[in-house]
Amino acid sequence: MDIAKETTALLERLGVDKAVLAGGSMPSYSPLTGGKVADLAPISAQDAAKAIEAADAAFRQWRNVPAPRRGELVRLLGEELRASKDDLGRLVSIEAGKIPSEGLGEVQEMIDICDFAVGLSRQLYGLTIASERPGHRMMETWHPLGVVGVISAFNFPVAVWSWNAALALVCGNSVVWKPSEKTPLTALACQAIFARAASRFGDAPEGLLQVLIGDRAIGEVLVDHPKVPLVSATGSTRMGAEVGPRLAKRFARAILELGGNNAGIVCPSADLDMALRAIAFGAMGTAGQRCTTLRRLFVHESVYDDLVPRLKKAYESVSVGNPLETGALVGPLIDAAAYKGMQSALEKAKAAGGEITGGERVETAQDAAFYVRPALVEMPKQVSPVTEETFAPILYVMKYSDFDAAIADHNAVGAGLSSSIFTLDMREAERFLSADGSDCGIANVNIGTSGAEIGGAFGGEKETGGGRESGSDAWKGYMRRATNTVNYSTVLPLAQGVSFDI
Ligand code: UN1
Repeated sequence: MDIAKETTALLERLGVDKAVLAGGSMPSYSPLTGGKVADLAPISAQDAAKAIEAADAAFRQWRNVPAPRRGELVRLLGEELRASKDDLGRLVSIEAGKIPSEGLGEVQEMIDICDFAVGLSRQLYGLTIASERPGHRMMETWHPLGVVGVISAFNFPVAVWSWNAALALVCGNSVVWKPSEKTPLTALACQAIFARAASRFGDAPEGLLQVLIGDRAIGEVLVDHPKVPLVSATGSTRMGAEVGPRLAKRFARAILELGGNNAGIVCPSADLDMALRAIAFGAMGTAGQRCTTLRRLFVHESVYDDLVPRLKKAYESVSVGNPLETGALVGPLIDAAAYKGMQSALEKAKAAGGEITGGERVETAQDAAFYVRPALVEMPKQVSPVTEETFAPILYVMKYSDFDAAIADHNAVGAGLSSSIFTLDMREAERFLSADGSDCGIANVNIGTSGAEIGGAFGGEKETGGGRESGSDAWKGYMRRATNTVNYSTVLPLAQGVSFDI
């Protein structure tokens, strides 16, 4: 497989100008082989600021276009994505290392959010509120916000952008996107796909979508620019801890989707066959590189000896390799740093009494590609490194006897993204979903922690950052709310009975 050649061919088919793929100072690699696939030219800080200004100018026109008409642009984007699904999905596999069904699944998520946003474009409702004064009416109106900055991570290089962009666009905003340095090519492809939708739309303002190829310094331009009232950032908790305060300092809004240290609880009544499949996909799928990946598992002592040996077997037998050549279920880690991080977590776990199955590097002909066998680590108790997120396929398994203690351990980590319980006992299930159950933004029963549908609000609590993207009423985060009071009477009563007669 000549990966550089195939990447160029895919990008050309997707509409990216071949000239931008060579000659620049920012090399781009595929984790499938570790080989270089492009040399892009990063944007300068000055040009990034100009792009933001252009997006702001586009916003000032776009906000006056009726929302259902804005929805038409997103409908066309969805159509273009459908037409490009196979090519873009394959490019996701090349750039992020995903297996084909997950690369395609990621594009499907984009199509789904476009459909959702099109419907939403006719449903940007505000409440009408009963006024305490006679002859008065109160209501809420939702207005476009401005330039929405999107900072995305390598692991969902295009879907997370689309969650933000589809909503932002129907809400009347423009979008400036700083993709991960590890996955700039899929972003260029999306830019080309968007350009096709915009040209079919006809009179969309120029500059509605800007893509900033560059490093962290370019992300900082976006975070600090006064004309960007909202930044939606996906990445590590460490990144969020820097971005959040910088945005707060200039009173800009943040939607932060940061780390996850997601756990599952397997109860005595669990359907173990179903749990096994859910755990396997949640923990090993995407080579453990989803923010929703299952990283901790609490198994009741009565089913531990039934479930865990079966799980270990799955870990020993799962196919690892180049998913475009072999049909393997587990592709590569993104890079050498991810491999190092995984090995260092495993060493720490071993020192803390962990018993490891798997975790070793799977050698291939390419030294610069990092394939690993997923690791299952039986831990005597929840101590470091179990309490930290390592962005790699490591599942820490712990035995529990008391349900309350399991819930307490479940919640005793910094992150609060996704969670699952496997049980047929409705008391346990409802307790897990209740106020003193899981403290995560996503809490599931009898399905795994990953693979959320776009219809729900996506995001989590605590060190996950508190942001919500995608479905439900997440759109409200992309608009500004005005409370309007209209007096249609002939007098001016003041609220709260205040009198002020001049
Ligand atoms: C992420 O890993 O940043 O729920 C997003 C899921 C996907 C999205 C993950 N729909 O696993």
